[in-house]
Amino acid sequence: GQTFRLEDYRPSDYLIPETKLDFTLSEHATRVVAELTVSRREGVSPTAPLVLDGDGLVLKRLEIDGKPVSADSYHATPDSLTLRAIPAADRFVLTIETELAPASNAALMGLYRSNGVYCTQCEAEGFRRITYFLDRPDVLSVYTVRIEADQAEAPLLLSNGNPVDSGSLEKGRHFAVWHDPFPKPSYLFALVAGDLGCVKDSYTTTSGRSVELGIYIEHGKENQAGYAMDALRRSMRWDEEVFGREYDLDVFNLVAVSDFNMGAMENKGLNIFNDKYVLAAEETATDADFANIEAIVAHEYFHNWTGNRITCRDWFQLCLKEGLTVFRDHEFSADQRSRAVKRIAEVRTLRAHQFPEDQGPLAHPVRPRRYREINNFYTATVYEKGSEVVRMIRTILGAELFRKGMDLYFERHDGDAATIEDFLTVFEDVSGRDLSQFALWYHQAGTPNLSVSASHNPSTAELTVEIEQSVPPTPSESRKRLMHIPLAFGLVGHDGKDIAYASVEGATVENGVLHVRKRSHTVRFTGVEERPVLSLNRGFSAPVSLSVEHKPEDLFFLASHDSDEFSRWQAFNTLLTNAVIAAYRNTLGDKPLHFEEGLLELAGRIAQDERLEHAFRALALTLPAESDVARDISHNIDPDAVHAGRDALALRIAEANSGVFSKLYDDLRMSDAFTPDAASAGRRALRNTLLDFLSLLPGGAVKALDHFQAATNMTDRAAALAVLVHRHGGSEQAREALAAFEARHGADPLVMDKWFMIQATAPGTGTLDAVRGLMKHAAFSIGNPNRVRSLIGSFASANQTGFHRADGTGYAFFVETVLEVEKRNPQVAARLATAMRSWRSLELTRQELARQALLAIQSQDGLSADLRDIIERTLA
Ligand code: B3K
Ligand code: ZN
Repeated sequence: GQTFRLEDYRPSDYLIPETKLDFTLSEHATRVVAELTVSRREGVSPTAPLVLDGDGLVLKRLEIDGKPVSADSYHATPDSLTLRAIPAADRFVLTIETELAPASNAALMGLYRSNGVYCTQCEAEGFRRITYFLDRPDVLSVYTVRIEADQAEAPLLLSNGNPVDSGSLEKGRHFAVWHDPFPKPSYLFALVAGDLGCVKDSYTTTSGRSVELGIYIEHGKENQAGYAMDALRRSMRWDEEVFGREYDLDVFNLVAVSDFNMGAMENKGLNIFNDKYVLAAEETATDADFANIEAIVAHEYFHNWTGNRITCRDWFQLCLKEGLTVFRDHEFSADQRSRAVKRIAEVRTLRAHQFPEDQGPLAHPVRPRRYREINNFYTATVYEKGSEVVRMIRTILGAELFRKGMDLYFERHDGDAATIEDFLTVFEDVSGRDLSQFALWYHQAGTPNLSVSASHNPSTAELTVEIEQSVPPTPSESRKRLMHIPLAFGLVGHDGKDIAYASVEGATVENGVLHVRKRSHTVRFTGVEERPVLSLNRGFSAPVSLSVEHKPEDLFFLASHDSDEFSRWQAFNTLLTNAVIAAYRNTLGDKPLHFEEGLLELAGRIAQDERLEHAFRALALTLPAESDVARDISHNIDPDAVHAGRDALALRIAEANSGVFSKLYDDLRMSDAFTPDAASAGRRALRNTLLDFLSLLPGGAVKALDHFQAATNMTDRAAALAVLVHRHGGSEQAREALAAFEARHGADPLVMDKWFMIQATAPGTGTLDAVRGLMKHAAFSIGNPNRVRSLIGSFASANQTGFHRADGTGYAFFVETVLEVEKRNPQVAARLATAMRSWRSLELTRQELARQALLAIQSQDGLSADLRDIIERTLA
């Protein structure tokens, strides 16, 4: 396959200021007539050929200014259309007719059918599966779209922008015309046609524009759209208040479809969503689902300014819209919920998904310099680390200058296809700072490490902190440059309050943030009478790993007293992780396991601490996942021993706190009606976390089954089911709950996804056979991405003992299944394959088996570009 390079960017010779599309929809033969107004860019020779992108297209007709183009002046293949003899005038109209078969489009890119609904997905390069075009984000065009379809089959006809015309035609057909006044790149084009239920609302912007809001979902599910609608309205208000951004069209439509490659898509004025991130009712959605829906509705809405009004010059700039929009949705959720709890959850996600990516063969900079398949770069690095980089800009500049910079960004670049350099420049311009060293966060891959040690001299009242930074090598970047790392910190005194110091030298410190810019800093604080405990990277101010020489009692102290809630959580989480790692080593060495009493007690104290939010306590008491622990162990990992060590700690915590946990569990029972708000969700989260511990004690399975049967909402029901299947797999109680769940929700595919996922993530060697069996279940379908992700994806990426079986049968299953999925949907297969990205950290037997599996895939003929790219980078 071809490699695309950032440095090869050059503007296109031609532009397409106007695009008219006419769709005549039919399942097997949809006719698309594109009328493109093409203009030659100034200074380009009239002999320059016009080369349009295509992907699997069939050309039916080609005209220039209404006249057929002679066969010798163009060349059409399924993947491109080249015109050689082009009118000398610098503007002409190109008419292209293509024919598509949406019903047989299983890759879910371009125009396809989902549950009988016509829909599109064009980002990144799906538009070229609809018509020949300059399918690149820097070619902006004003679209007018006419859709014609059978009135009965598709009463609803939607596209981007505002509706301008509609009417009936003969033979039971009808049409609608949409016009989007905002020039946009082709990846933001969308069309939906079908028979869907609808929920309507309206919204008035600050300046008085009235916007009609519509959410379209499967008939009969209208009562599950209310939460998404509310989230949308709150997002619109928030973007006005916090970023000064108003909505700009007369309508905003959001459609939920059940076959979708990712979460959702921000098409201008017509967001298309995976129904998993729209539908919500207490009976079917967990608190986590509600939170995800809120975040994703907001994310796609926020793209209207960060992505649509200002788009990307090329796909290397993907983080320009994604990192920034993730940052915006994080801030939104923090404002709607609990800021500290939200931050902890974000950091957990970053560490679980981005850190392993950054530390393995798929590592790439937030702004990559090359790619073979762009769809493989919608990664945790581009999104989550990209968001952290924006957060650091705000930390460095302060909230006020950050907002000024954003205002300037919108003012200066509205209507542009912009770059990361443009983005950084606005912040340099408003602050007068030089961000060139900081820019390395975009250009350099790898998680930086800070090594820190401190010593206190009571006689001179001096605290000396030694900080050393290093950035590990990553693929094709063996030498790294030194980064600018904003490290928020505090010196915590014996009473838990931060202590003041007289002066500091050795590094710039502003507003509680220490700026690390050199390889090493010796930072001297004067006027520090008592020995403080160092609290570092407060609020996770920088996405780095820390190696701190902490005395164990310091971590205990921080876990109880740090005024920064994130750091408090972090300290306790580090203690738990260290305890599991110690147990892991003892398991491997056949030594008895021992856990410190102080740690077990602290768990009990945190559980009961009324000053802490319930959700915080739940997060604190959630043991690090096996994959989190494995990441910290980093090499020669034996997943079975990790599992043993983690389970042993869970049991000891439960035993040591059985009384406290039981009482609290009982006290937290809620009798009032369900509400999805953060405070209620926090109570449920804590109670369900306690259930997980209590289920390990005698009678635990019965208790979990009681919890399951008493549940009045999906959060509690799914939590109890997971406890039964993961802690008491094979028990009578687990079987009973699985059967009851299936009987109750068997007809709801999204709910059955939870049932699949819970079983696929049950630890132990038996799960592989269970997963194979479930693939034959009536509710499973290998063509639906949600089903594949919940059963196979979760097994491969969230089941350390089940998937990484020492006999390699998990990997054999992986080869078979990835190839099976790939036949239909290369993008989903490629995503699935990233489950192998940390294979080199495993112990040698598994490593060799994993390598064989990857080689087996690589040796297949006709592998898709998507899968080949992931497999080859993983093996490199
Ligand atoms: N921009 C889309 C993702 C498109 C993925 C293409 N493979 C959703 C989002 O980030 O909002
Ligand atoms: Zn996005």
